[in-house]
Amino acid sequence: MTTAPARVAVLMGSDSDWEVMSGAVKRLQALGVACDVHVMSAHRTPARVSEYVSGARARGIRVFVVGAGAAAHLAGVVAAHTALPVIGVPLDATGLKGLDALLATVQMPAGVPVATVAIDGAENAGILAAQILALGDAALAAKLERLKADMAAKVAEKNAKLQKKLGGAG
Ligand code: RP5
Repeated sequence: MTTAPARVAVLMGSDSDWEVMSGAVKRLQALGVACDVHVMSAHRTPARVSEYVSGARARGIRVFVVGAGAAAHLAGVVAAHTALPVIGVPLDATGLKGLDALLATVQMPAGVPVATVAIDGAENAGILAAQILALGDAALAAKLERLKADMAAKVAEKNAKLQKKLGGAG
């Protein structure tokens, strides 16, 4: 059996980030995108981050999804080591409820972008990574179109239910 090479690297600063970051992995897997998932830390294992990211393109990685909490420098450090796109996920890990991580992730200096999603927005990060890959992958683009159509159908269903309720009350 051959396994598709991972195209997205999902990295997080600690295993305590997994509960939220698993949302990105679930979204990617549902779209059939293989990912490489690791815990590594900008502060605790800086050499490992540098080594992993520097060799990532040669291993088939095309997009990074990077989550961290507190003084969240991981996404920025990843972006410092690669020209591949980096999506940052600020995580709610302290008494500041993720605002600390949001500012640390989003406020990158010009020249080193990190596309930052909402606090704990790992699912959107997974979808956005797939959308980037879909620019060169028609089958993946079709899956993403279906995802949009499914969401629209669910909203229509909710509206129909509400209309029924409103009609019933009148
Ligand atoms: C950050 O510090 C991690 O990304 C995590 O969100 C937070 C707490 O890490 P642990 O102390 O739980 O390992 O670096």
